[in-house]
Amino acid sequence: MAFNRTLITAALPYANGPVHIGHLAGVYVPADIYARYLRLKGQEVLFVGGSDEHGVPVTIRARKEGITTQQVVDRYHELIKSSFEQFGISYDIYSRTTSPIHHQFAADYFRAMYDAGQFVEETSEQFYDPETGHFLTDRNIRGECPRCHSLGAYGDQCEKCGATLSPDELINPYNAETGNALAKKETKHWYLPLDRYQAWLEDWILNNHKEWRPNVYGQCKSWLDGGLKPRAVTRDLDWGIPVPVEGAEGKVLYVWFDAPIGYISNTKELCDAQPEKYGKWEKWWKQEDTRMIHFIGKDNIVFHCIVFPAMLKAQGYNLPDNVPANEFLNLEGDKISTSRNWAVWLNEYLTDFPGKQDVLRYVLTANAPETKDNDFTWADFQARNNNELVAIYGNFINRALVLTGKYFEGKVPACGELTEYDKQTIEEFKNVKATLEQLLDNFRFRDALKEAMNLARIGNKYLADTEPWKLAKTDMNRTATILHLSLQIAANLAIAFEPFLPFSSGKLKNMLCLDKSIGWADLGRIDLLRAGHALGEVSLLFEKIEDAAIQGQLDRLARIKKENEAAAQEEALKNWRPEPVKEPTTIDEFDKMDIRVATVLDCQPVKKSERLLQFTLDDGMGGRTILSGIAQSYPDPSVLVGKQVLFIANFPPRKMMGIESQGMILSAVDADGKLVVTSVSSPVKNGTAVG
Ligand code: B3M
Ligand code: ZN
Repeated sequence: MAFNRTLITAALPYANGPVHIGHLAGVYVPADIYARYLRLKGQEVLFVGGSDEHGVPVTIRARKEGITTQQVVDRYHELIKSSFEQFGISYDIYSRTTSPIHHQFAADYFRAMYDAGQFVEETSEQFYDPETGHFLTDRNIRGECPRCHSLGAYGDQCEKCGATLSPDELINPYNAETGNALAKKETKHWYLPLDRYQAWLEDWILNNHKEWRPNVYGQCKSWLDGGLKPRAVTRDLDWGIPVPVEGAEGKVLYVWFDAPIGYISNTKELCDAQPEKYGKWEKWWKQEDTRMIHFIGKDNIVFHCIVFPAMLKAQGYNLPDNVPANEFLNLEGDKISTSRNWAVWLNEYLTDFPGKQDVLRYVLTANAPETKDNDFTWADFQARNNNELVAIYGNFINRALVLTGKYFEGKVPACGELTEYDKQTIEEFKNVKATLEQLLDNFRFRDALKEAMNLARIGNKYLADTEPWKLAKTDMNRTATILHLSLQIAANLAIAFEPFLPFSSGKLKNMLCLDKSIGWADLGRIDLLRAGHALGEVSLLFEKIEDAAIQGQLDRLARIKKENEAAAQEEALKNWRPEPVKEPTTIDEFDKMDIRVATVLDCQPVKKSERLLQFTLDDGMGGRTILSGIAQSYPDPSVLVGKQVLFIANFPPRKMMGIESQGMILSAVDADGKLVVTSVSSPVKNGTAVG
């Protein structure tokens, strides 16, 4: 269907911490590129966002920092908002879900669905802390894992063995905050009956949105294939929007119910404040000729493609036209994690690399996780800056402008006759606009950026091949033509890069004194700057990033990794307890094992094996060799020489790495996973049997 305007939303980040490069790469830079691109094309666009200030994550952060939840959301909302501003994320409005407008709007939305009979009520037994009088969310319940029996597993997952759990499966569940043992109590909640929307969603997505990205379409399909079930949209919590019906005291809207409504309430906030500029909010949400695009990360797909559309459908709102969700960005090979501080925080980046917002925008787009998870490395960051932005784009611009200053007093020289090579060069970029649009229209930002960079490559190669600095000695006319054409390419670059690198484009436009009326529509033209047009002051578009700056970042990450390992060890030790005793056995069974004492004569790592140590033993019976997989626990195996150890003497020999092992050395597994060889406390004769 034809549309006349586009509403762009970007996921509302939880105000439980600063935003990091993963957020920027996954959601905010692509959303911003798209918004800027459509605006440059002269389309009517509204780009809305805000902070997600409800839900458990903010309350957990408050507890950790020892401040109130309100203080947490105030602090991080401001920090996030300012990071976005500094990175040039061009929101029309960035608000928050604690705003009075949002509270009212979300409560009204719930009430309207409630009145229309669009929820089902259900009473169920939930975990409850009898001392505090609070119900608990899955994440706030801890207990013993039913699978691996480690203590401190969460109500939704055991981080030790990775099992997905439900709180009911935990052994001895307790309140993570108070440590109190939990009881069960009945509580009533409202559910969105997604099953009622199943058939409609199948038709809408699976039949009518085959153009969605494969990762998005695939996730939707697997949810739909699994059969949709009712989802609770209320919670027993004291932080959030109170459920606006009688008999719902102490209950709030589930954060995933109210947060996407934030897109609507933020639109309303803006439109109410400036109706002449933006029109009525309904224009953006209910008019058929408005289309909506949600930019999100892959973990939010189900909420934006299934749950929220069901809510929108129920109340007669527009549905999203596309949901270009990205995969995840990792950092130096590891998953980005707020709780483990494994991230590059935008506010810290701005301190460490002031003025280099475009560099990060460039690197994150060039390496965007559009089709699969990708990795951010500082080495790649430096290489892309130094070898691409500086060496190609920046170098070309600098040469063109400096030479124009040197030979033509900073004025665009006249264009003489074009050579075949000139024409060939022009030919190479005449389709840049069509190519860029085709890619941008299909949310292929990474390839689009490559295309813009290709234009810089064309320019850079043109100057390198024509060498006007040499020609200037003999042929000023030819020099003039080359620089004339180079400056036209420079003007094209300012336009082509504008959605991606807005700061650099602004700077370049200033250097070129480019007429304000020239814009996206002019991309590909070679008459953007007239002969005689005076250029502005020249400065470097990009600067080299030195090794020391990169090393500083790597050192920081290494420090964090160490701290995390130490914390994980401490946690493991804290949660350690002996394994449960095995099934009963008999003395006869035990007697079959022949356990003996031997002295270690020699102990060496086995070549080419990371795990194995080779023991040479005096077993009192002529000696034997045993291989043991404990090398990781003994970086210096010589400490074992001279010790008397226990080994099983009657296992059949086994060959490993070409060496025959004649038995097994007994060792204990410590809480941190290290193996400790057991030895006897006072000397006995080698070969003595243990029993
Ligand atoms: N705050 C989850 C997230 O930050 C959530 C997004 C809400 S979008 C309506 O990943
Ligand atoms: Zn477990």
